Amino acid sequence: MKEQLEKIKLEAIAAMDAADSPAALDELRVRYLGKKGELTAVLKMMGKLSAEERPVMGQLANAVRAQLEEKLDARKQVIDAAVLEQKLASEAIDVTIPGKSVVMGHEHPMNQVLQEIKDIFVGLGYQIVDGPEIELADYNFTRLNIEEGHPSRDRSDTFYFTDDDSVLLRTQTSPMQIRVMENAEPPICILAPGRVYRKDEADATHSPMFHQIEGLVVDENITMGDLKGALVTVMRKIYGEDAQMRFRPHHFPFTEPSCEMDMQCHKCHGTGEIDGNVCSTCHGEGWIELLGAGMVHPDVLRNCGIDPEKYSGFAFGMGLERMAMGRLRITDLRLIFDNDVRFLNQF
Ligand code: 2NL
Repeated sequence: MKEQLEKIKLEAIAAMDAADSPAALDELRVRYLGKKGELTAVLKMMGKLSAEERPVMGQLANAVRAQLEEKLDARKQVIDAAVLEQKLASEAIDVTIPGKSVVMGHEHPMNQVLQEIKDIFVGLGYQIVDGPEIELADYNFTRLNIEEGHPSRDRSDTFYFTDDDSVLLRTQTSPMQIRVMENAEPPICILAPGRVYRKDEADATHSPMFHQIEGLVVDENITMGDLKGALVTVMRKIYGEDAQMRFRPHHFPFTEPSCEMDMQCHKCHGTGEIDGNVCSTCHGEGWIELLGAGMVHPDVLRNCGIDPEKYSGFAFGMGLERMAMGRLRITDLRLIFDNDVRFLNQF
């Protein structure tokens, strides 16, 4: 029996030394030390021994068990360390591999043009103002002399929130200027850029949401000369010092007198044709419409608590999309809102 124990011990130790995985080691633990293991099998035969032999063999068997358990622990530590080592090696990060380059975006072309225009007006002393896109019809229409029944108030042209047509998506940024006039004393010199909404079907030149930039100057002795001086100065900064401008009479309910301002076509220099063909930039007109403007109607000043006997002012409004399309040579308005990076990357 003693020899049997020795044999099991040597065999087990050799097998444990050869085991190279936690699973193989566990198998050996079951095989030698488990309930149905080889050592247990030998111990079960103890009953056949004499009373003197039994404690000696018992001691020996316990010593073998202790040795094997010790060996198992030691081997387990070695295997675990090797497994960990291998895991660390396989998961190692090579910090010298070049990283994936991040594609940098840039400012949207609309914002590039808006920023340029704002910078020019700020340089002339204008303050940039911002306001709500959901407006009262009172600010958007009534105080601007746009009376009930005017076509622009029609439900087919304007997005309304209420059945009584009193709350709407602003159709112009003028309500912001009304809010300023209502609350501030002249001199007022402001620029109001922002989103505006009209029920237009989207096509090459229309979108139900677009951007407007409106300006307003109110003080004592403001004249049409101030209006022309300001607008010509700004357009020459945008389109070049040699840009030619003209003013045509027009009508708006909120200004009197009113005008529109055109720029001479930079492509055909006002002739309307290039090499005998109709100029594609101005469609043969020779001029490109830039904006509408005028002297603020005395009723509009009065509607905002400003005395038209003491103060006068000029106002203007332009479409940012039209400015950007002219400046960046974009032919279809929808491209501006699609945000296809192949388009955006060109600017
Ligand atoms: C256009 C051009 C314009 C204004 C906007 C304005 C604002 C106030 C008072 C008077 Cl608070 N006028 N804005 C003036 C003239 C033209 O926009 O083509 N609009 C339809």
